[in-house]
Amino acid sequence: MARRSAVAWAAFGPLLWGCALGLQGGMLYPQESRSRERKELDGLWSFRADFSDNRRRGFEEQWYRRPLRESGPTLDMPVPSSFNDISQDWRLRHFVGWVWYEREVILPERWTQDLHTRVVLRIGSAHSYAIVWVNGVDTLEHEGGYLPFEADISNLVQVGPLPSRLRITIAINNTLTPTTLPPGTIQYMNDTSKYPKGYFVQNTYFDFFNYAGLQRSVLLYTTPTTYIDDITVTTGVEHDSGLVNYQISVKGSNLFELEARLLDAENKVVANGTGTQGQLKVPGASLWWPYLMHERPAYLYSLEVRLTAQTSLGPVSDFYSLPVGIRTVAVTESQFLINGKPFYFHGVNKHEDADIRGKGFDWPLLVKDFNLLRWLGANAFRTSHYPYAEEVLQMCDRHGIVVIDECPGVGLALPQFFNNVSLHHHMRVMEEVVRRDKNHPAVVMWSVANEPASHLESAGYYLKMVIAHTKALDPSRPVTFVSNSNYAADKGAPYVDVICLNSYYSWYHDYGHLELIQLQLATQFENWYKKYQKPIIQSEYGAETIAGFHQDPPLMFTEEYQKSLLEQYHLGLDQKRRKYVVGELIWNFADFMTEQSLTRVLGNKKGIFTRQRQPKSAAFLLRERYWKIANETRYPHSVAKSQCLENSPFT
Ligand code: GCB
Repeated sequence: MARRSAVAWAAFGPLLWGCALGLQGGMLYPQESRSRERKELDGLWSFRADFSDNRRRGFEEQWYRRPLRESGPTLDMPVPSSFNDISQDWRLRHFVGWVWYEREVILPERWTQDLHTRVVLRIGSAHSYAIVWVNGVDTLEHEGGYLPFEADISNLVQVGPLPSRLRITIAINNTLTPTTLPPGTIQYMNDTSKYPKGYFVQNTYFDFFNYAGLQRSVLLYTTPTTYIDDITVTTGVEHDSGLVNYQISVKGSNLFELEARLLDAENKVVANGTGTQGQLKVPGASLWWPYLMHERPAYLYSLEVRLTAQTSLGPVSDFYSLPVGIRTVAVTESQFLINGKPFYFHGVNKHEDADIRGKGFDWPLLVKDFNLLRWLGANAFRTSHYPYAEEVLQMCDRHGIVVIDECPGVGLALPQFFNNVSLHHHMRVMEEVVRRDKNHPAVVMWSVANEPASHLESAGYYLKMVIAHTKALDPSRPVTFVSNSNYAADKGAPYVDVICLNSYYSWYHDYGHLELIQLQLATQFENWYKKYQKPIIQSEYGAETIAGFHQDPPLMFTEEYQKSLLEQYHLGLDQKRRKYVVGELIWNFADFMTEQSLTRVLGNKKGIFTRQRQPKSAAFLLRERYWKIANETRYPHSVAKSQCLENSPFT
């Protein structure tokens, strides 16, 4: 087979970075430092859904001008959480339109009086369109769920008579339109013999419940008035040395000095530099390796940036510390390389979904999921089908779990969704994803979409543009989208670096006929590889399984069927695994909620864990396989401590 030389993105260095970024400003994770404070606004907020016919009463009556309780009854709403499953009112579960959140905050006096201090309001995510008022003043708008947005509110809190309380009002609209991501349509039901006047339903084209609300933390944080606005890091390896390229943007003054120090895990300075950009060289660097690939995975340095500036108010300093993993990512025509070694993704697809909190961020759930991933021997996941909370990626960096970071480009099923407005929005969303997640060593590839109608000509152009834009934004990582199209018809595949394929043999097709899987899977792989000569990831496969249903010989929906289906897939995967198939991600890590339909029993049940994170039989099968693969693919070759054999309670 003719070998194409490895495309090693990291080698491009910092110069190309950000050249196509249209966004204003950075989106560094808000952290406490010697110069920065943060105040979390998690907890109970006041809440009201606008049930008026046009859903606009809140705007007509200007609910943001006064405390929300003065314009009508309110509910207690926990933040972060989705609002859908919290109340006993079924109308709220299925609500489409504007909901209103409000919270009063008392600010520390220093924040309101110290004119060296900049106060920022940051919303972790609001699905899907949000308008924010502070003390009744229109402050911020954002389109798109799953990504953070923020505003400098210093001028609202540091003028006039000191406000003892700050009132934050956030109106959120969860309506999906042909130009949102994900897209959706509103269908009015005009047959008055069946539906009341004005009756409508929201149609979606994806398979998860459209949970909405303030699903991630809202917080206030401070920086000095001259501050570190953004840091971009790319890394490389040259012989024995690690290379850390950094680029820092500063806002608030042109008169400043920057110092960057790279500290190892023992807090020893290993390299330093000055100025807004540079390259730090670390002889004998410890590399960031994925979990199970190496005996010392997930090594993190920290890049400590110190800014000192002269301002009209006097000297100010700002400090920010960024975790840095030194690693390279490259792709050949048949391999995915991390640090120059072949990497095999043996992992899962997830959803940020559980119980009554919906998609609300939750630390116990996150830690439990990571314990399960380690128990399973999973080394990777895809953020199907939207970017997850930043805290999730921080955990991945620390634990060495590799991430395919997917944007909310899911449900692009209809021809009318491939229009210019959508394309520009999609590009902007990729800018926001890259801006937020670019520094995570765990993120090794961007996925711009899941199962778009990529057989359409218009989709081909659309995907080409989004992929090219993403590559321009971040030349350091490969880009993909996840396809379920036919290999010969797919118009987007020529533009990806890695082919990601979803297939559901013996589930959605030939259901019940497990004996066909190996043949169909082999045909799938061979066709795609022959046409594109690119590495392939089986990015979804699985079977709906109701925990506790048993039947042997296996029948659909039982734990035995799920196990047998997986076994057949694994035989097929093993045929190609050492050739050009570079990964397998089960659908799904855990059961999750969907819209109601005839094919979903209280949601999608293809999890190997239940929604409560208890294992089905397939979890044990997968665990054995993943540990076996881990031991075969480990570098340098040594036996991974198999948590599978030891069954240690402390893993
Ligand atoms: C898919 C989709 C995923 C669905 C899954 C299923 O291909 O990408 O969102 O949940 O199939 O279970 O049907």
